Amino acid sequence: DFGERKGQAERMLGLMDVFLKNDPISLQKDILHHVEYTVARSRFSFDDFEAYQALAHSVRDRLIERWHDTLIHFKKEDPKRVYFLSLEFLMGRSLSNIVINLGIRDQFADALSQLGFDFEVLAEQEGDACLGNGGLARLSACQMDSLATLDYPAVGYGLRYQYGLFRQVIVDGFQHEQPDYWLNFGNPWEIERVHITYPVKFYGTVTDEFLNGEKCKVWVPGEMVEAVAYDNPIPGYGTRNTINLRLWAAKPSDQHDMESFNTGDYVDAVVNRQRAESISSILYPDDRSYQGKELRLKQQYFFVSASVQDIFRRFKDTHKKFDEFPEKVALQLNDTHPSLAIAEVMRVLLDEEHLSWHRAWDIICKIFSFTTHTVSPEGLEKIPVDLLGNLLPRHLQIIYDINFNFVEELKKMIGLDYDRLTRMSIVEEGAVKNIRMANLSVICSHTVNGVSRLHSELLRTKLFKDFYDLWPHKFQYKTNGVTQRRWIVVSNPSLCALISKWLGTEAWIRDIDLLIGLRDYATNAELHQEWKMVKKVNKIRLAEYIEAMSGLKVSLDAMFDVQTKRIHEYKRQLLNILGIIHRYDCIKNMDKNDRKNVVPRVCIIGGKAAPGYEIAKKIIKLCHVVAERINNDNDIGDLLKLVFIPDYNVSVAEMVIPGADLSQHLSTAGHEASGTGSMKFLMNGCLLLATADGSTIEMVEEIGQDNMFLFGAKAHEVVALRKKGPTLKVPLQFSRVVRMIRDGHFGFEDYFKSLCDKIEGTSDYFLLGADFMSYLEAQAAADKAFVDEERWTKMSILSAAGSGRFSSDRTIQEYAENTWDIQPCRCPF
Ligand code: GL9
Repeated sequence: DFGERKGQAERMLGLMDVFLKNDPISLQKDILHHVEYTVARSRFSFDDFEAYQALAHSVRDRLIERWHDTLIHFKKEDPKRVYFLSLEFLMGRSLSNIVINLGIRDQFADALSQLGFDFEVLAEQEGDACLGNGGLARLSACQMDSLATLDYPAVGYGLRYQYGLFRQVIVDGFQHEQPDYWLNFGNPWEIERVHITYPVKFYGTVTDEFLNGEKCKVWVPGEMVEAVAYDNPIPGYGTRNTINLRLWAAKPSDQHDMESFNTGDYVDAVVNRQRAESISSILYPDDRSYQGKELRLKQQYFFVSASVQDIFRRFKDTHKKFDEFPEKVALQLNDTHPSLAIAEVMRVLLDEEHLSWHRAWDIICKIFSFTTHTVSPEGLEKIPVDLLGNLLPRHLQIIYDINFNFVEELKKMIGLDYDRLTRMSIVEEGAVKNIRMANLSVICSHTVNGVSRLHSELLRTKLFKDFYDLWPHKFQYKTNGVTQRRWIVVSNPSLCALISKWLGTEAWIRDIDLLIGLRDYATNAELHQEWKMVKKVNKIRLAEYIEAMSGLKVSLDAMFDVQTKRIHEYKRQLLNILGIIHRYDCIKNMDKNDRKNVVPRVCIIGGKAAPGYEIAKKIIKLCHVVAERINNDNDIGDLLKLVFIPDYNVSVAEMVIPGADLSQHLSTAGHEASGTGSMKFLMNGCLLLATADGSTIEMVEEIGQDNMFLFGAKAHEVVALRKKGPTLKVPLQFSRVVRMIRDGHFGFEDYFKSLCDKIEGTSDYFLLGADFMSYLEAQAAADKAFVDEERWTKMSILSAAGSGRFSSDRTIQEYAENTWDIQPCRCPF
């Protein structure tokens, strides 16, 4: 039929511009066109937000061109693709990132300025897409940027939550959560695909039936929901490649329950249908604690089922034999959240494609890879068997069958070591029977990745030791990375220009290893001058934000000392606050002369606490009462200030990180699987004060011990320290600051009692007392370095110069080569 339509197609092509043009007049015409026809405002009266919308749509048009070309190219080449399954993507804003990756930022900025608009001001109009909790989710976003930039044929799959991560509002120093109904003002970056939908089944029963004389299982579902695709094009930098992030939204299905329309009340039946949408309505705000909630399980299966159907549809478009499946498909499980995909692929192969168990299992073992992001056994997901069996009866059977085969094999290999068999089983016996999603993932994946070297070591020796002993070849690690496009080019344009100037090229934006070239100028006086100017510009931006937000004026001469991340006991924001109280106490007790030697500090803390995490919420309140006291003490003046930045998210991070002199990463060693915030600070030439944990260990190797302030117990010492618990002598300084809180120095002493109890005596699980002196020493070393401006600047330059290893480009390259076995597939320009 193409023959028939050929004339038509040629005529259509003749009507279209081949590509949209990027000269100022074309861009201005486009923007005005969208003002009038998309935003539907008069060309002579539109505000900044409407201008942003029109701008975004003009950018989107250009994005779509490349995205189409890429999809067509992939279809033609039919390479092996990686399907990146993640329940969370923390994208933040898109506009600046997109125009920079498309290479048309300056053109748009010029075009806008001729219309009387400032690009930066319009970019600020965009709201954040917060479809994730923290590190894990932002990592997915960085990795999508790298996958596109490195030309890999990849598709991201996730959920299109209607409510993103809650907004944090602080009232009287207490955290309150407010809904983030982020789609309220429209989302120009997504493309709704009303025709790409799949039915997703839940509940019901499984029956045995005969098909061509063979027994097979038939799942008769009790509920049906429709998954609708929303595509989010992700452009690469310096390439035409633009890949797809497909997020699923739940809609009522026409097949849902037509029965109730015939029998019951029409209005009730319609209202009932709407309930389907609740599946994709809300992101769970608790990082790493599994709640056993049915809705969460429904979300997991909903997104897995739709994605798997989409993957099979694409495969079957061009392939007949399933033996080719592993040559075309790599499935990446981002933590255990999407691990039901294992049972789902198995189910489709068995029940719908009617492969034998043997052939289906063989395929499973070749396509899945699993990355875990946690170090603690409590962080591993467990699904109550009753819950799973009720919602997904066929999947539970399949998981049982996988487990049966596994345990039989295992017995042959290790004998009847029942303790070990019990530990390794996918099914956890007990009062409540559970499915261990991590065991399922390890058993069925060809590769298990950790997110830093230390993490991988902990996986091999602790968390998954039994499995490592069995299959050492499965275990790898890929130290996390972040994208320099977002974390330098977008968020720190002055530093970006400076780096390009000194390296004589912009090539580092694609090839981060070039950053090392900055080392040659680490003592160059001219670079030092310019480097300090850049930091100053960013500190001014941050200081203005702080003043606008809290009314507090901070001194630009002070060291900006930042700790921003989710609030967690193991991340030890409390250690930071105790250190600040100690510093305050010391200054108060100094005479005028000694005070001259104090290095002025602006301490900045920011981050959200999970809504149900009481202790974390108390830490936020403590920060506020201490800040209130210090900031209003005129006797202290600019020597010390403490600021809590509310609602920390990607766009706030983009402003805070470049303005930091020092950043703190205080996790008790052995608890932070990797940490990625530290990488963003490092790239921006910010010095690190950190424990030897997660990826910081590898950072020391890159930039040298002299360029970082390391402190605290090492991971291998932590267990012994904990055992010593009651016999450990805590320093007087520590007891003194805790005493101050207990005695009501900052008020609210009853409220803070449980917090103090958690860190004193035998219950100091995260070892604040044990690490306190070492922490103070590291802080003193940072003060000392800061007053020596030349030394500090050199350390700062060397930090950025040595950050190359922590680009997600490197991480993704390693995944592509060592885990997914995929090749770049570059779209011709
Ligand atoms: C985390 C780890 O705790 C971090 O150390 C790690 O850097 C990231 C990315 O690998 O993953 N795992 C995890 O559950 N979260 C992480 O940040 N938590 C959130 O995403 C909130």
